Amino acid sequence: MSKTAFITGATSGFGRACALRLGQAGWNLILTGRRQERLDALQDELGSQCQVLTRTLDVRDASAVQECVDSLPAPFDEVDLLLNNAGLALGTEPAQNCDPDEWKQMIDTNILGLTTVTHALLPKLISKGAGASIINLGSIAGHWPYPGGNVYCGTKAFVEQFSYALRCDLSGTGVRVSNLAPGLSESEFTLVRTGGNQDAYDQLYKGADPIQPEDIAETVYWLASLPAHLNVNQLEIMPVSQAWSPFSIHRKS
Ligand code: NDP
Ligand code: 8X3
Repeated sequence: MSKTAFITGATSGFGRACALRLGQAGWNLILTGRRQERLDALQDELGSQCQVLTRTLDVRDASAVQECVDSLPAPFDEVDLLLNNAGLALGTEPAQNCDPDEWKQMIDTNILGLTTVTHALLPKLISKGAGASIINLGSIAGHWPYPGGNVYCGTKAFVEQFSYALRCDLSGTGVRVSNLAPGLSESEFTLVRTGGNQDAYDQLYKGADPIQPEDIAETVYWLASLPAHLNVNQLEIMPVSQAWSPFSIHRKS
């Protein structure tokens, strides 16, 4: 019998690539995001290789999330994988220059949205039991601070610790939880973060051979296909081109 994945943020980047990879493997897919026209195009692209249900969904809307989960028709009402992927960064300025509304949008999406979707789907995942998985998109930004990362880094640190604590609570249910923490990855993420600045996008990725959404899709497929007795708690991935720098030291002149 086919497995079923519920994917948030399937309209772009990692979420879209994961839909294509899981669809290729014959998974049933519940594809969600705010841009319905992109979900429709993805459904067309997936064709007949898998069963697809699309739902326009803003993860910040708690009642819409619950309604979406409660109204899933068969065979989509039995969920094996929750891919908590929807998220964003806004801005690269130091904290003192940031817009608090952008901070709120990141917190509402990356933290509250992710926890809301998780809470709504936990009963279905627990009733699936052994082999069911939650894969949360964390980031290296949750591990390693950098200038201008401020609230985005904080949201991804939350995702990591929430993932671990969820594992404690789900002990004995068979449900797995992984924090997947990619580094530099090429997607619309950077256009969203910079307000559509194509030069910033080109500069960031130029010559860096960054992670591609398909790389993350292959990793997600691997995680979700592991034997049911294995849980990868945490997986940090960087492109080979990316590494750490020394601490910065501000010196008095
Ligand atoms: P993209 O910008 O390509 O995709 C982001 C997705 O999130 C879109 O499908 C968007 O859909 C969705 N989304 C954003 N806000 C909401 C919302 N309020 N409700 C529902 N969906 C929403 O970025 P990536 O694919 O790169 O990022 C995916 C995840 O991976 C994010 O959580 C990001 O933080 C994380 N990540 C990204 C890295 C990178 O360098 N790219 C590295 C590490 C982690 P729509 O706009 O249609 O709603
Ligand atoms: C995205 C990776 O390093 O731009 O989560 O914050 S980074």
